[in-house]
Parts: sequence; C-alpha cells; structure tokens
Amino acid sequence: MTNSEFIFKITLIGDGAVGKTSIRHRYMGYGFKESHLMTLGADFSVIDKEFREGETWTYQIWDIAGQKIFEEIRSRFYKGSMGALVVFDVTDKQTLRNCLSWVKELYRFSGSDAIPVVLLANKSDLRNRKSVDMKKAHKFVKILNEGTASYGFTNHVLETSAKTGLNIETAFKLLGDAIRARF
Ligand code: G3D
Ligand code: MG
Repeated sequence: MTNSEFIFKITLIGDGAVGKTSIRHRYMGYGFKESHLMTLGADFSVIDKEFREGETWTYQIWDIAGQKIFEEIRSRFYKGSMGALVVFDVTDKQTLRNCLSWVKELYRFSGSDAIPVVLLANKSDLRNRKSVDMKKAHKFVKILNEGTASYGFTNHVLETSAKTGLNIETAFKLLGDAIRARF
C-alpha cells in the first residue's frame, strides 16, 4: 500500500544521438545496448519508483526524436509536460549550444515557462574525447534559474553516462524533487 502517489510526465529532449533513449533504457533497467534503432517520432515508458517507504513516484517518460523532420510530431508530445531532462553530448559542443532552442521549444509547447529542467552532460565516460567546457553548462543552468527563481524549484546540471550508469538515478530523482517543489 502506498500513502501518496505522484505521477510525473517528463520529456527527454536534445539533439539526435546524444543518448536520450540510452538514458531511458538504463533507468528502466534494460541496461546499455551498444546499438539500437533511432527513435521515430516519440517513444514512451512508465516506471514506478519507491523513494521512501510507502511513497511511490510514477514517471511517464516521453522520449522525443531529436531530428528536425519530427518537429511537427514532437510539438504534440510536450503538452502537459511537468519537467524535462535536456541532454547534450560532452564530445560535441554544438549539442550544448542547441540546448537553448530545446528549452525554448519545451516552454512554448508545454504551455509554461516554469518547467523544471535537469541538464545532462552525457557520455561522460568518453573523457578523453570530451570537448565541452562544463562552465558553459553551469552558466546555462544559472540563467535558467534566474528565470524560474520565483517558482520555488531549482534547475540542475549533472554529468551522466548511460553506458556506466553514472548519475542516471540521480538525474530522475532531482527532476522529481523539482517537479514536486513546482506543482
Ligand atoms: P538518442 O536517443 O538521443 O538519439 P541514443 O541517442 O540513445 O540512440 O544513443 C546514440 C548513440 O550514443 C548510441 O550509439 C549509444 O550507444 C551511444 N551512447 C548513448 N549514451 C552513451 C554514453 O553515455 N556513453 C557512450 N560511450 N555512448 C553512449 P550507436 O553506436 O548505436 O550510434
Ligand atoms: Mg532516441
């Protein structure tokens, strides 16, 4: 029996191939597959997590295709979104630069500019190929936090690896905490 239940509709956004589907699979307990099919349009998972005894959080995880051609489909999946994991690839600077337009798209189509975000610097296991300056990621989140300060939640940034599992659980937990603070 659970005392309280929370249902969080969240979206995974970011450029194609940054690791969104791999992060979702890792969180679902599917492990890491070196190779899988590109997400077409959107894909969806539901998982229950018990964080404290008697308190279950249900995550509805929308995994949205990053490719430009899916823009039309994507806009419909943002509706009612309560938070987002915004993912970039630490080996590709452009994927961090594009996070601003991803967040703008999220704010616009979800119908709110006060949606909690956790920015994920993914593929951090590829340390030797890392080309992104993490100061830029921290600065981006600082700017987001200035915009959302009056809503009672904090946006975060984390280094993750879908391959090793680093910070994957923490990412979803932080997003859940922020959503609870917000709604
Ligand atoms: P997407 O859903 O954002 O489009 P995917 O991205 O999850 O499909 O991942 C794209 C590629 O990056 C996949 O490789 C996947 O295995 C790899 N990848 C995802 N996350 C990580 C990570 O944390 N570390 C490393 N080293 N690789 C990662 P392929 O070979 O299938 O293109
Ligand atoms: Mg995908």
